[in-house]
Amino acid sequence: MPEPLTVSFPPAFLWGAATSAYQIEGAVREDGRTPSIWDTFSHTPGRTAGGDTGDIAVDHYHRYRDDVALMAELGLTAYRFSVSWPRVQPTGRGPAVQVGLDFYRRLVDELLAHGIKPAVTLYHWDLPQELEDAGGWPERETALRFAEYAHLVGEALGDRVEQWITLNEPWCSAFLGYGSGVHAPGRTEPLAALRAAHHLNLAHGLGVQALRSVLPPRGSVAVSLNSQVIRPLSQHPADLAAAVRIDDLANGVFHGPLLHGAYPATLLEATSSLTDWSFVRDGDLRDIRRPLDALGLNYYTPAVVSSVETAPEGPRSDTHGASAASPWPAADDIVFHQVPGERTDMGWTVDPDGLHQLIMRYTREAPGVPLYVTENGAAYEDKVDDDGRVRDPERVAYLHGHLAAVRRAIADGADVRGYYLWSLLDNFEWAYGYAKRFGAVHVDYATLARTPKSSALWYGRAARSGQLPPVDDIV
Ligand code: GBH
Repeated sequence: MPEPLTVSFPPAFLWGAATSAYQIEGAVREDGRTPSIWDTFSHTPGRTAGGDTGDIAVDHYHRYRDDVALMAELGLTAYRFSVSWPRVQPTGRGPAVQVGLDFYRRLVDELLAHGIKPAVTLYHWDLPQELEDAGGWPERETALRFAEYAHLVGEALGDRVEQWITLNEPWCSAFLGYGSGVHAPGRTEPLAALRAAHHLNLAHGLGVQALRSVLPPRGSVAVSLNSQVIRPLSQHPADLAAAVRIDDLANGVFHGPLLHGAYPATLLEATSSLTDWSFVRDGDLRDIRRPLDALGLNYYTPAVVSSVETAPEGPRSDTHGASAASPWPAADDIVFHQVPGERTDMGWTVDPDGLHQLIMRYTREAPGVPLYVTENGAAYEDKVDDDGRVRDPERVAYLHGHLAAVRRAIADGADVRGYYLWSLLDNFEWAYGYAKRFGAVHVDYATLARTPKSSALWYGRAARSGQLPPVDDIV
C-alpha cells in the first residue's frame, strides 16, 4: 500500500474538467452552424459504433447554464472546453457568425460568474467540412485558415478568457484522421498523415501569432499534446530502436518543431520512403517554434513496443481500432504489446507512473514552461444503483492514482499548475459513440438527466480541500 497522500497541492492549483464541442454540444444545425468533418463521418454508415452521431450529444448547447451550475456545486475551479469552428465560421473562411460567438461568450460569462476559470481550445477535431473538401489538413491552406479563425475567436473572447489552447492532440487529427482512418475524415493515406502533421504544427504556430496580436498581455497560449509514453519491451537493440521510431512518430513529430525548431533527423530518415518532407517550406520551422506560455499534456495510458523480429508471442494491443490501416507510417515492422495490469473499459492499462514519467520528461524538455494536465481520465461501465446513485470506485481509484502521480511530480520539481479531468460528462466518445462513458457525471441518454457519480463528488472534495481524500472515502 502506498502512503496516504495528505500533502496539499499548491493553493493556486486548478482543479478542472474538460470537454469538447462536438462531443457534448449537439444542436448541430442551429444558428447557422454547418457540418464539420465529424458530422459527415458519424453520418457515414459503419464509421461509429451503433451509428452514433453528435447530433444531440448531451445537448450542452441548450443546457450549459445547468452544466456550469453543476460544476460550481461540485467545487471545480476551472473548465476546459472547445469552440466549434463551423459554429463561428461556417465555411472556414470569412467573417464570424455573431450568434455562434455569442454562445461562447455567454458560456464564459456564466463560468466567470461562478468563479470558474475558462480555458478555450480552438480546435478539438471538428474541421469545417468545406475545408476538408478543399483538401483538409494535408494542405497548407488549412493552416492559414486556422490562423484567421484563431484571430477571430481571440478577438471575441480575449477580453474575458486568459487561457488559450490552439490544438487538441494534433497526433489524433493527423494519424487517426488521415492514417488509420478511425477518426474523421477517415482517410488512410500515410503521406497525407505526415503532411497533415506538419500543417497542424504550422497552424499552431500561426495561431499563436494571431492570438498574441489580439490578446491582452495576461493571455496565455498553449497547445495540448497527447504525448505518448513509449516503452521498449526489452533492452534488445532492435526494441530500443523500435521505441525511438514510435517516439518520433508519436511525440517528436510535434515537440521537435514546437520546442526545438526541427523535425528529428531520425524521423525524416525513417519516413524517407514516403516523402522528402519538401512540404516544409523555408520559414515554417521559425513560424512553428513560438514561445509557449504553457504546455498541455493529455495522458491516458502508456504503450509498449518491440521489433517484429524480437517479439515473443503474447497479447498484442490493438492500435488500429476498427481500421485495417496503421496510424504509424513506415512502422509495419513494429509490434505493440498489451501493457500488463488492470484495464479500463477502453482496454487501456491503468498506469499512473506513466503520467509522472511524462510530466518529468517535459519538465526537462521544456524547462521553464508551466505544465497543465489538460486531460486524464477513464471510461468505465456505469450502473445506476437502486438509490439513484452511480458508484464508480474504479474511477475514484484511477483519479486518486493519477493525481498522486501529479503531486509526486510537483514534489520532484515539476511546475504543474492544474489538472483537467476528462471528462465532466459522459459524452460522444468519437468512433465508440455513446458506448464508452468517461464522465464524472453520469448522463441518462433517454432523458439527458445529469447525475454526479461518486467520482465527481470525490473530485469536488479534492478541489475544495486541495488534498486527495482517501481512495475508499466515497459516497
Ligand atoms: C482524447 O483522445 C481526446 O482528446 C478526447 O476527445 C477523448 O474523448 C478522450 O481522449 C478519450 O478517448 O491506440 O495507437 O491510438 C485520446 C486518444 C487514445 C490516442 C490512446 C492515442 C493510444 C495510441 N488517444 N491512443 S493508439
